[in-house]
Amino acid sequence: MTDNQNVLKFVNDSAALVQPRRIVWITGEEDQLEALRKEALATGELIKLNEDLLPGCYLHRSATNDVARVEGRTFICCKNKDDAGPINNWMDPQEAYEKVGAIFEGSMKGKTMYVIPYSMGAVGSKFSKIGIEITDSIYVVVSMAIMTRIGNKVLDTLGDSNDFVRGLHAKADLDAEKRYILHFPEDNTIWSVNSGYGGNVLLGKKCFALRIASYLGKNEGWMAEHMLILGVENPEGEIKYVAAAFPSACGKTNLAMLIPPEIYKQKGYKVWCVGDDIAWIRVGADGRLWAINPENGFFGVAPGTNMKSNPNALLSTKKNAIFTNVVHNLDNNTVWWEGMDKNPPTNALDWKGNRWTADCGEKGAHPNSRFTAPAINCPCISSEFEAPDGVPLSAIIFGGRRAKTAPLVYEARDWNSGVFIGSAMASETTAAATGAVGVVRRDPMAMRPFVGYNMADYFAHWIEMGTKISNQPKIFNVNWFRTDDNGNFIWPGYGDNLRVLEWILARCENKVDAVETPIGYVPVPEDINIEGLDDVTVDTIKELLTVDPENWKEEVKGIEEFYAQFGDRLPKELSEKLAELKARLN
Ligand code: OXD
Ligand code: MN
Repeated sequence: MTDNQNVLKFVNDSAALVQPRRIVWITGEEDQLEALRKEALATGELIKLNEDLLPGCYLHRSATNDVARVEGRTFICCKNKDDAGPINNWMDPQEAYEKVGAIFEGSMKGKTMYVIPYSMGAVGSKFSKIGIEITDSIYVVVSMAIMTRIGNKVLDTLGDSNDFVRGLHAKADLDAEKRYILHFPEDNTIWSVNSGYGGNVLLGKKCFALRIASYLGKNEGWMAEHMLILGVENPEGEIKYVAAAFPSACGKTNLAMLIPPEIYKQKGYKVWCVGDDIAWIRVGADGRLWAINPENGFFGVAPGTNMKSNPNALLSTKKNAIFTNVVHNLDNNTVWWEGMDKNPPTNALDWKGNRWTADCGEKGAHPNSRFTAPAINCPCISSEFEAPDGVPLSAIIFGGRRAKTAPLVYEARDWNSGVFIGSAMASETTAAATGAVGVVRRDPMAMRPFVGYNMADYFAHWIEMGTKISNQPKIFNVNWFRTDDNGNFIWPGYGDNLRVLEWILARCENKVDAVETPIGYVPVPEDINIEGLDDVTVDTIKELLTVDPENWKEEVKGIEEFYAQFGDRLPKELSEKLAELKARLN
């Protein structure tokens, strides 16, 4: 426990509201966690999996109405509506405390209230931040123990400081009509009620490490971003780090844990994963940007993860992991999901716990079924994963899923052009199969659902940060998803994306030239290494690098429309960049 009066007041006030039968402080000791897992086994909240095949692993099933983040019920509660901006849902803080306070009231009657002290980032690092999450869910406690650093050591580090994020979560009765995910950035507070789904209830992740942290970053001069961090080690043993932001369904976890192509392996290239979802980024004393992954585990999408698409992710789940909403193989008490292998179990339960066979016409695992796995399980986890100062960034990469518009890779002319590229980021719904161009959803810096304040001010913060970085990383955009006229992907993707990273890093060291286009610099086609690729020629690369002015004129219209909603609050630097692009295209 603690003598910290701020923490005690928060815990006591919360208890007065939710009225639990008892309060348990989570110490971080394995004995306590093990006892809680046993308790959850008895109630069916967790199912113990085969100890020989999946040691320390559990299966959990969420309520069937509670399987994903709920953007429509996620609110930023700041005093002034304009400070939440046109992209976020907004609620007045007073109204929110009253309305949702009434839902919390008495919600833990007869239940245990758990108090989880946790650190985002290595305990004690000056990059790190502390949160206290109160919850009525053992699933949340044991999952937080994987995803963050928890327990007494965190309280010791906090001392008597008031600098912690207050998180209150109650599953309550999982009523979807009374489900609210509220953020009070001005009060360092998060309220989440009537959900048990990870993204809504593991409050360290999206709620704290992105929405609240982005607001803290704006005020304190740093950045909280929806980015993976990886290191590329060259044959000389030098490691260069990049951070990359992609909207969902663009292969972020796959890139973070990339397996180099054979030809690169032979030469001695290695890729190291620092993080797969979130980066906290600061300017170092050397004027470079330094990034940490504030999380301690991976909360990955299960379907499609297999020994080909992402062996490192699959291997990360082989011990001490929690699977949610996947298929339960009753023959050997393990798990399965679509896209794991071609052998679905024949004696199995689906994600809802009903008898299931692969030929029944329905998927066995929920499409958003997940695994929660300790980062240290990952075979390619970086030796710098715990480094208190993080890793220095050579490049920032944005990307999306675009059938035609964006080339395989291009480099921004300068920092503000990079911010412009990030602000206009978009992904198309997967129309690839028909070759038609899908519906474009703008997802700036992949932060659309995660910026805890006005998106226009977030763009301004990026521009402002540029003025503080004397040694700026270069900014790039990649697109692994260009299609030919038949709708087939042209670029092989996966491990071969290292070929593009190699060009990016060569640019960062001024080792290769580039070709200027209206949107930025693209590679000289011969500079993308295609050694060992069967179906890719220099002509393929040329095709992948074309910039079609007609497509881009359409794109400009889309960006203009998107920008219009920010009115005067849009930084003039961005409207200038848009005007310059328009002029270059004509
Ligand atoms: C995630 C997400 O779960 O971005 O990481 O939705
Ligand atoms: Mn994410």
